[in-house]
Amino acid sequence: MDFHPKNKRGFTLVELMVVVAVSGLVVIAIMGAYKTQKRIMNVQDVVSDIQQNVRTSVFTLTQDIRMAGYDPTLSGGFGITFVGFRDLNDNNSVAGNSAFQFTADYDRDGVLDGNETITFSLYEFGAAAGTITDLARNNGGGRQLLAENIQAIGLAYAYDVDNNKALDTYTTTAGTQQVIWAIDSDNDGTMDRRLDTNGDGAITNVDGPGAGLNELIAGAALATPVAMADVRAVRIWLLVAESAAEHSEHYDPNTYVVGRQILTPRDNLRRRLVETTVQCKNMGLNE
Ligand SMILES: [Ca+2]
Ligand SMILES: [Ca+2]
Ligand SMILES: [Ca+2]
Ligand SMILES: [Ca+2]
Repeated sequence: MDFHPKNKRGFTLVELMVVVAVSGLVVIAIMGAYKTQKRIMNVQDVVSDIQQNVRTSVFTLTQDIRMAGYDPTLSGGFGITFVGFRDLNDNNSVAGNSAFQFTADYDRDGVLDGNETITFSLYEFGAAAGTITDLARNNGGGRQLLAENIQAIGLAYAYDVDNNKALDTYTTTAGTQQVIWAIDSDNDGTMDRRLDTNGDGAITNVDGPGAGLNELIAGAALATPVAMADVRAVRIWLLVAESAAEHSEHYDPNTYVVGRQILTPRDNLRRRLVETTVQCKNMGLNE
């Protein structure tokens, strides 16, 4: 019997195998492209989540901190009340891991009411403890979630001790004048060190005491400690991380300077460091 008559020709076995093989390759190519696309979209999701988080956090912090010391009746009873920090191994306990605290007379009655002390801190709202925390705001009624996945917050303060309406400066090694960004290194309520340890005008990992890996900037001692009442601007660094589990194909090689903290996570999370400065327009108006 002849299964392949010449006038009614079908596929030969070889032809069939070629068709199957080619179809297989096409399917594999499509699946590969789909997977790549999906991975790119996932990364974009993560990045846009981080950016959204950054925008919200910075906006809220900025709006809030502008109110520090708001005192329309000139009672003298409002101002910045804590200039701490939360960092590497530091669990300082004034108001519970506070980063920053101020009072403002929101209802303009000249009296400090129960809801007029605002405290920012890092806090983990979820069950999962770890290195990724959240930024919390507390106005006396308990911690409220301000922004998620804030890995670190850094704060430094500029001031006007000589009361000439300009932020006080120091002379850099290059001979230029630079605004002093100071911290309260011993949590006693006075700023005592500027973060630019080596005096080159910038705050970088070189200002750390060692190799610049996961350590604290020691800073250069101020001639005289500065009171919180003299603070006129707050500089904020926020290190925002992705919340998702680690992406094994990503590696974070960066060194982050977050206020006085030098962080080198060296892991698989995506991060973004943002920095902003808030002028405390309500500070010093009684002087
Ligand atoms: Ca009040
Ligand atoms: Ca000044
Ligand atoms: Ca101090
Ligand atoms: Ca420096």
